[in-house]
Amino acid sequence: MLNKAVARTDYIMETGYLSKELEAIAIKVETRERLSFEDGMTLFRSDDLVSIGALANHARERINGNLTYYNVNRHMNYTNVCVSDCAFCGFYRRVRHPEAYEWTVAECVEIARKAYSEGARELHIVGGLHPRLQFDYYTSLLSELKSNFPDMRLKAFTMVELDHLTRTCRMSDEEVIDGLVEAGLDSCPGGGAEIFAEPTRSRICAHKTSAERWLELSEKVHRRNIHTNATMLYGHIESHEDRVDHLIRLRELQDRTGGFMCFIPLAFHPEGTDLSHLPGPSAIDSLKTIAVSRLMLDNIVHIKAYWVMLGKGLAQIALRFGADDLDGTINDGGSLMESYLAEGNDNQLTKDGIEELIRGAGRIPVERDTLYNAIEPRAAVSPETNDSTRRNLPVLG
Ligand code: V47
Repeated sequence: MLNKAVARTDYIMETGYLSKELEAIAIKVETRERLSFEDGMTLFRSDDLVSIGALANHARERINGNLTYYNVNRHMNYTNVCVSDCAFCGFYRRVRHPEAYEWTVAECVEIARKAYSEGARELHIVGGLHPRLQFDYYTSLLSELKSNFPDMRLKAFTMVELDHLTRTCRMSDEEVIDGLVEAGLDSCPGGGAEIFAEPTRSRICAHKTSAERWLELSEKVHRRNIHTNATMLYGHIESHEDRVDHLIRLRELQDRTGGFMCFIPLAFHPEGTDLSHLPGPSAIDSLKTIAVSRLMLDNIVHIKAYWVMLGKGLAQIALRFGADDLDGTINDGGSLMESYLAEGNDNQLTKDGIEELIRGAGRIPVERDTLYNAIEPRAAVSPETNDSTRRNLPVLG
């Protein structure tokens, strides 16, 4: 039997059922009223995954229509040396470890050359917190890549790497950001956010940049007119309160700057980490987290289902649970990805392969650039969808 909220929210009619605890939230979603902390908690506590998915799908289609974005990109992890010692990370090595590596700028250019010849137009460049690399390594890396491949977009360095540079190179935030932008930085990836809430953050990454600092640097980068992404690492020791707190802190910053392009919930992979005794998130938890993210983050246009971590099948289903982006074709480029690859996954998809996944979910694939411009004009974003959301975003600067 259909209940009252169903009658008022015909988008839920698809499911024919809406559990009682979600009625008020369904009405808020329909009337575009912002969800509260308590709403976020109610969603995470609810077992009615199908209705949560339907609500998130409704919000997703209102923002992004039937489109699903991907890009042709390559990850490049220039070093695995890291001083941060994060408990969830299976990638980092200490300086003198036999498996420690750091690539020269020339080696990175050669990797980029191969990627470019295979069609990549975005490099996702991140590495460990190396104690000895100097600022000119980072600027030469960007400027050499830019001068060799002017139309390759450089999405490089998380807020944690930026923070590390200010400390090891004794430079101000502005000097670091300006120096990188002048060298060719186009945007920044969303890593390093992990979970903002204490004491959880200190338990999983005691020596890492604090939440406040991660947010402060994001704001400064946005004010420099550079877009960034945001992530949340879930499925380890964090609580539902921690997750909702994380989403709300991002939403508040986005209200001020409008600088986040995309939010990526990252499913924890315990293997090879200090937290290997944990099971990692279930498929249900992953779908729910993606859906709740879509519903809470009413001011971030894109939600990414990162297929590398989720696995291709779950990422495809996520396109019906709020996600509108699958990341990219990717392809090797360092061992960070190996440390969190979903079971049975490889680290590469062809353009045809990723488009097939998207079509298989009943969505229209759109190859995009770093800033979500459609690469083929035929796939231009429909005015009814993105424009209405973008209108609500404050202008950067
Ligand atoms: O910050 C590390 C996470 C992040 C593990 O901006 C792990 O478009 C799961 O941020 N299990 C790096 N996750 C990756 C990242 C990212 C990925 C794809 C796209 C974008 C983007 C950003 O990976 C780290 C950390 O949160 N991570 N170890 C692990 N064992």
